[in-house]
Amino acid sequence: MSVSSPSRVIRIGSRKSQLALVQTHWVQGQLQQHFPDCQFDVVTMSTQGDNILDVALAKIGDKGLFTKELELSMLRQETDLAVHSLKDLPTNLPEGLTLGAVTERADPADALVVHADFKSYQIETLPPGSVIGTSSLRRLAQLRYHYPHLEFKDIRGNLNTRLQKLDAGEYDGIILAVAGLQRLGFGDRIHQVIPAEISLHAVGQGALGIECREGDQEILALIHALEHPLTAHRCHAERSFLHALEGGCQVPIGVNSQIDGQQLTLTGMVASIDGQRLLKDQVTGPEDQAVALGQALAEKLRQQGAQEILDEIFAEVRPTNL
Ligand code: DPM
Repeated sequence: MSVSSPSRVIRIGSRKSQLALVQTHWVQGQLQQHFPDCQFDVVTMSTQGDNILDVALAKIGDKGLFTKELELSMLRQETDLAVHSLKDLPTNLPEGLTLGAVTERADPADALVVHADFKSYQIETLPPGSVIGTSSLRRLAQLRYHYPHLEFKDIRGNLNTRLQKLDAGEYDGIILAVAGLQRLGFGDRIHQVIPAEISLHAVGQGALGIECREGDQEILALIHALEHPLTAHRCHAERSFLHALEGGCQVPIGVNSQIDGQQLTLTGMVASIDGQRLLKDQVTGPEDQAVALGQALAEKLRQQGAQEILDEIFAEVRPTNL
């Protein structure tokens, strides 16, 4: 491993949102602990995703909505690494950049958060017509499939804004990632962790991805200290599955992954937005074959009609040109 000179300042790029900063400061703290002789500075910036709050996420398109500005700054040598929620990092990275490390995953599940009047219900007992807020097509499609009697309404904004809208009565319940709620200290708002049988999580959900310049051995060696191999195998399989289906982050594609011994089991699903069709299948194989397993699962689902579903969605949810 290369040893950094004591005076070296490493610049970490981050979005300005509260969640992004909590995550980046965690990475900064970990790096500082491992490498006390280096100085780690955080450089914040806004991304397109932060600036467009009034348009449904699915309509904006997905190509690096939350990552592009951070990536440009690394390519310009203005920063050395960037911390992302892995699920927001596209599977196609710009030339010259790489996913250098994947950190230990928090609970990747989705959670139901309810309005005070709905505390006596679970997702499976909510009365017909209950209004659920989400702007994730993945959550929408799976919940529609299982609970066609519920109503769904788009919701945007940061976590605080969403919780305020819920508490103000605009929604009876909202769906959010367990990991994000916990990281921001809202763990007590988790009313129900939604079982994987009902909602498969997004690719990479709950893990952080650290991106850096390809071939920057010094930075790669530093961030390698934060890599969690088990999480990395699982996420490489999940990302390979998404990549093979050519899905961006805003498509109804969900996954689950487990490692038992050295055997990785990857479950994946593709659904239509109306929740009428839902395809789900599974593959198991050696964890060091993560990428091949993701590809094999994509092929299996494609043979069952996944491509038709995705083509319909791409035709329907045409990304707005920004
Ligand atoms: C992506 C999605 C969402 C985020 C789509 C999905 C949720 C959008 C929404 C790709 N990124 O999950 O199907 O509900 O409107 C995001 C969150 C986190 C990272 C918040 C959340 C925190 C959890 C984590 C937004 N990105 O999903 O509630 O680190 O995995």
